[in-house]
Formats: sequence, structure tokens, C-alpha cells
Amino acid sequence: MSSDLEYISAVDARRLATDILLALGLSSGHADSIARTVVLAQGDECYSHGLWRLLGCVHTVRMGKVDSRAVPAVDSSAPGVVKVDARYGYSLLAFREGLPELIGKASRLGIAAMAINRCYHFSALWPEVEEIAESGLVALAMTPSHSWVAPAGGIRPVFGTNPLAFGWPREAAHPFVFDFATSAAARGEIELHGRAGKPIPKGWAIDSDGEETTDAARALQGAMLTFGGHKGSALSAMIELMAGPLIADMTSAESMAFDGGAGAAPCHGELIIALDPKIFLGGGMGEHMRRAENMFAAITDQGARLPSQRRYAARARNRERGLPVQTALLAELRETLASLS
Ligand code: NDP
Ligand code: PYC
Repeated sequence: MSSDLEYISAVDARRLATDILLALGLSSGHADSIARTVVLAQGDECYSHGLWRLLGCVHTVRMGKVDSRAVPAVDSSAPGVVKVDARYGYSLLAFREGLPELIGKASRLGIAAMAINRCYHFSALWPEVEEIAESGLVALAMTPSHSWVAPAGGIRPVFGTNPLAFGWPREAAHPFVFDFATSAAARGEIELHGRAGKPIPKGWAIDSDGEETTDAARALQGAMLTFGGHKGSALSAMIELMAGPLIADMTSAESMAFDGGAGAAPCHGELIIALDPKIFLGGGMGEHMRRAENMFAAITDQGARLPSQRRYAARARNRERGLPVQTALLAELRETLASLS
């Protein structure tokens, strides 16, 4: 065990997370859906979106920015679209409420989309596309955040860190899943580097004068950079459009203005698209899914790894020994619970 890590069972982690969220005043639906996701992230060693995010929930609630008891409203009236109005609650309960309709529509029509609106969003997207892929569908998910990221060639933030996630179902293996920010790194990674007093890698951010920086605090005050230069910049713009104006919700810049300096979680929309290979492929499904497997094998046979391979390995490891949590974070979470109780 590393000196500053402790291992706690998933059950204990979930109880701690749920207790904090309930003590904060969240409804049990919100508390359950958030606790589930942050514990999954901790167990897969995705620390930037794991238990640490509970501290952000506390801040967002204390700033009066989220409706902790909002009941999402699901509208299934359009043929291939599910609209879920989160009513300024957190996104994860809205996702749970709309998911059966999304899966049902995609399975009937071959393709369907779910627009989640007016949600506070702070979570990783892979749990969502992985769950959809586990049900046999191909999935894409995207969401803006706050405008922290400069476009390629610029120095002023326009985009959010705008994650893009993809899931592909596999018969005899975990789904193929990737999920990454379209910025060079998630903002949460920079914040965690700052907490640990560590410099960030070059290429992640510039300071307020437009100069490259490896200082986390200066990076957070300046502008983050897109991954892959103009390519990440264009993908980030696409996410602003598809999970913003297309679904009548806020862009990252609008979310930032709506926040009004509170430093709360971003508030905007999320778009999730599901496709059913059974309907695209009919009787040829077996053959074509095998061709997909050939492509995966061509990657792994040469020693390269699939995205999510690290995560699935961490999950298997931690199922036995418990979830690794930084000792300092665990103490902070327990103190937070005590202060709320
Ligand atoms: P990373 O840059 O760490 O990239 C993550 C993805 O790339 C994972 O699918 C990862 O798989 C895969 N990957 C990493 N290294 C390799 C490799 N060598 N070979 C193959 N695949 C690899 O993530 P980010 O920092 O960009 O994002 C982290 C999280 O932040 C995401 O889950 C995202 O959803 C979340 N986020 C959420 C936001 C929000 O607004 N809600 C905003 C921005 C980010 P593996 O996990 O197995 O390593
Ligand atoms: O890490 O960039 C991030 C992020 C933004 C919103 C939630 N996570």
C-alpha cells in the first residue's frame, strides 16, 4: 500500500458518499445516483471524477446553485428523442430516469438520442456509455462544461473541457469504451495536481498572459489548451453545438456566466446517442461484430492497449482489496460528514 492511500470497501465508500449527500439535503434519488457514479470512478482509479467530487457537490449546494431535490421530467413524445428536464438538479438522476426510454427507443428504431437539459454536471461519462453498451447498444455521449479552454490559435477561454465518450458492445469482453476531455486534460486533473503541490505537464495550459505554464494555480487562472491542437478544438466546438444550441441548452460560456463567479459545477445539457447494431446489421450481426473483434485484436496483439483496459484491470484488482482513497481525502470527507451532521 502506498503511504498516503487507504483501501475501503465499495460498500463503505458508497455509504460515506450517500451519507454526505443526504446530510447536504439531497433527495435519496440524487444521493444514490451520485454516490453510485463517484464510487465507480474511485474503484476504476479515475480519481479526477471519484470521491473527491463530493467536495464540489458540497460547494455547489452551499452556493445555492442546484436544486437538491429536483424531480427530473421525462418527455418521450418525439419518436427518436427522449428529453429529460433535470430542472436544475444534478444530471445523474436525470440520466437514470431517461435511460430505459433511450434504450427502448434505440432498440425499436435503430437509433435514438437523449437530451438532458438544465442539469448540474460534474461526472465522468464512461459509466453512462458503458452501461448502454452493456445492454447491447453502441453509445456516444458529450457535454459542455464551463468556458475554461482556449480555441487552437487563441488565448481566451471559449470552450469547456467538453468530454466525448464512446461505448461499443462486445459479446465476450467488457465493452470497448473511451472517454476523454477535448482539452489536453480534464480540469479535475489540474486541480488534483494543485492539491498535491505537483507541476502540470507542458501543453496543458497557458497563464493569464498567454504564456505556457506548468503551475496548476496559474493554469486554472489562465486558459486550458485543447488536445491535438485544431482537431480537439473542432471537436470541442462540435460538442458545444450538439449538447448546447441543438438541444436548447447553454454553451460553456453561457454556463460560466450563469455561475456568476460562484465556482459551482457547470449547468447545461448533455446529449447521448444510442444505436442498435441488431437493427443496422440484422442477420449479418455475428459476422460484422467479429470483424470489430479483429480490429481490437490487431491493436492488442502488438502490445498496444485498448482504452478502458487500465480501468477494467483496476476494477478487478480493487474488487478484492477495496477502493484506494488518499488518506487526506478520506479524512476530509469524514470531517465534511461530521460538519454536516
Ligand atoms: P485521459 O486523458 O486520461 O483519457 C482518458 C481515456 O483515454 C480513457 O478512456 C483511457 O482509458 C484512455 N487512455 C489513456 N491512455 C491510453 C493509452 N495509452 N492507450 C489507450 N487508451 C488510453 O482523460 P481526461 O483527463 O481527458 O478525462 C478524464 C475524465 O474526465 C473523463 O472520464 C471525462 O468524462 C471526465 N470529464 C468530465 C467533464 C464533465 O463536464 N462532466 C469534463 C471533462 C472531463 P483508461 O481509463 O483505461 O486509462
Ligand atoms: O474535470 O474538466 C473537468 C470537469 C468539468 C466538469 C466536471 N469535470
